[in-house]
Amino acid sequence: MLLKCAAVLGSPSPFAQCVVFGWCLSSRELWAASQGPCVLCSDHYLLSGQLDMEGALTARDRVGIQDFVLLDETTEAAFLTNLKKRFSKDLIYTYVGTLIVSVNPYKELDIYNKKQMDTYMGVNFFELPPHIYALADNAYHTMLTEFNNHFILISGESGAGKTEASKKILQYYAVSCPSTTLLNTVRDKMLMSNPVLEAFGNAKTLKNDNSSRFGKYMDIQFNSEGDAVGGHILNYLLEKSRVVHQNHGERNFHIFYQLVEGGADDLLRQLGLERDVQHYNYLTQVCGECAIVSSINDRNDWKTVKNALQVINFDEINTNHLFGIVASVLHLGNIQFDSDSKGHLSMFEIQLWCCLTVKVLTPFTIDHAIYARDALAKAIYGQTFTWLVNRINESMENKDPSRKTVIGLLDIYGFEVFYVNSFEQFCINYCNEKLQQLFIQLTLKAEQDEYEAENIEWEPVQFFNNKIICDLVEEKHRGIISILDEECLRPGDATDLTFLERLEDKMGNHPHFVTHKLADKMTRKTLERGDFRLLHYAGEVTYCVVGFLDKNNDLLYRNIKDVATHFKSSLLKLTEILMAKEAWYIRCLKSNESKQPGQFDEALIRHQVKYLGLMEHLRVRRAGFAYRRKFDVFLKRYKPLCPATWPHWRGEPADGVEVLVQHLGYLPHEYKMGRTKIFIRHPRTLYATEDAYEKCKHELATRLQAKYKGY
Ligand code: AD9
Ligand code: MG
Repeated sequence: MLLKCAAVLGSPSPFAQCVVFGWCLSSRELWAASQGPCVLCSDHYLLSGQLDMEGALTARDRVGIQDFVLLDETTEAAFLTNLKKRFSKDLIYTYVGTLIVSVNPYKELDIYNKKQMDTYMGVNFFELPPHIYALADNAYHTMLTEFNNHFILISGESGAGKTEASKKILQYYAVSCPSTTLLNTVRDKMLMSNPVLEAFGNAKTLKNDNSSRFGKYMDIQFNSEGDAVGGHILNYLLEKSRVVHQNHGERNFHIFYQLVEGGADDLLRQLGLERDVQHYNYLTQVCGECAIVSSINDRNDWKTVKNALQVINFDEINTNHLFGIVASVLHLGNIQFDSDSKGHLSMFEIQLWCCLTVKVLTPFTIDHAIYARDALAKAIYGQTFTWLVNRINESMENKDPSRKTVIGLLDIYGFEVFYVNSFEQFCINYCNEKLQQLFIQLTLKAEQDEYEAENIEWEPVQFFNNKIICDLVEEKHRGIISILDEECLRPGDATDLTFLERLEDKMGNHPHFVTHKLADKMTRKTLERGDFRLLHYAGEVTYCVVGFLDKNNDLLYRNIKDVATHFKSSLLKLTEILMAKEAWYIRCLKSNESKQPGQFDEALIRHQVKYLGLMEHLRVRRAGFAYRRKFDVFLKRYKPLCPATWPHWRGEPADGVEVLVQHLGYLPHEYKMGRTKIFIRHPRTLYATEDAYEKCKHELATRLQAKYKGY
């Protein structure tokens, strides 16, 4: 990095009387420095170079502060001003401690190239401008040094940039980690799983041209040398209903358009397909005009998908099989039912027609037949998606028998509110409630609970805990999902409206639940009789109950008596998987609703900052400690740095740590001794210790080498 000047700024920062900044001309960033003693207080670190207070102030003024923790005041206004300033300079990432806030730029930025990746490899978190590569790299190196598992939680509403962030992190691991030729193939497969899953699981919605319609959790497995040796994907609740119906202005899953637009003439002939999306009911019945999307090139994407399928070991037979299934769904959608429609059908279609229209010798009505046809199409597509994920998992399977650690990447559909919201939005938004709850538990709540448990003096920070909404949805016997399941199983006259009535009976006084019947006069005007409204952490959503029972009680899955409950259990399992790992967070913000570059919609962003709990997180971070370790773990690692603790400390670990940090020159405000752990206020202190450790290790190794050279 090119350093032209540096400056010292007095700062009201909670963790130092004085904070030192550097101004890097190559990156146009202001950054906390980490070398040499500070001339003002001599306990911090200063860059070598010429001091230039004015330069640094101007820089700070121009590009904002790269870590919100360093803001002069922790008001929402100051937060937004800083975010906006940085966004206007295309600086889309800002830290809150080790959490990254990312604002969708809606344009390509030249910050994801190999050179950038190399720059961030092995560098301490705060030494370079904020970047998701810094987070990816720190998770990776912590995993290697501490030999534990990590996960990166990427959250934000639909279109905020989660999938893009997750792809960039995966690329970083695939490109930057050490490699051998053999392992490269695993990486290629991990990378190529993306276009395939996006083709089958993403679609254009009103919120996002490439909206994820399934949840994805991917473990990247590393061996002890840091090689990526395998991967595993868990997928969550694909929005199957999209196969047979899309809202106005939306599309079906990308793969259908890719096949029809990009498939070779021979292939289409073989599959009996026309090269015309308008020909297919499932692609045009509601929104024919939006089959073409300016930001999407279906033909190019088709080529990418075909190539990707080869990389993930799909041979010709499997590939043809897969496209055959996609084509069969399109054909299925074109089957029409009337009393003599058999005359126009092929033999296959006649057989299918019989299955769909006759049930144990009782003819279906036309409506029933359409319903059965659509249910079959959804089931075929849903099963194919699961099969695809399984095949991808087989191809990425870890063949290395040695012990491994993982970094998990969670990219799930974002919170969404449409004009009409149905069962799918209910599941998606519930999923987002759960992730917010996890974030709260792991950051705001756990952090404060820990200070209390460790007897660290602490001024509690108030925050909204969305557990109340999670309970409303998922509580056993009383939550919305339980009531929905009960209603689905109730023999007789259960309907969507009786379900709503039961909700009204049970939830009557709940502060986050409203219906037409329960609402006050003013609110009632905004609700239809068949609606219920949930006051989610991210805002109000009005759900139309039509189809809830049906979708929950999916015709072809009658034997599985709980579909939403199944989803609930898989989310619970996911939470358990995540809780057992060390967490890193990327909070993505949507910059504007019209998907335009350069537009910073302040009201929209303020809303997201608020509901994502970023201000509370900042307050906890600012007042808190960035790093903590059990006394024995800390002592074990750093004891070579102090003659009194090396090679053995005979007393209590806490006393050993105290002796050690005194020897290292920690000042009283830089750390606190808890009951079982040492708390270090700023990572800078730890980085200096870590550097000293590395140096010491190197010296020890050199000395040992010299000693044994003569033998
Ligand atoms: V959803 O919940 O799946 O509907 P995401 O995943 O949060 O949503 P996505 O990552 O798909 O949003 O981003 C939406 C669009 O924003 C992308 O297709 C890009 O056009 C744009 N985007 C997002 N992040 C970046 C970025 N870092 N650089 C450039 C970006 N463009
Ligand atoms: Mg996405």
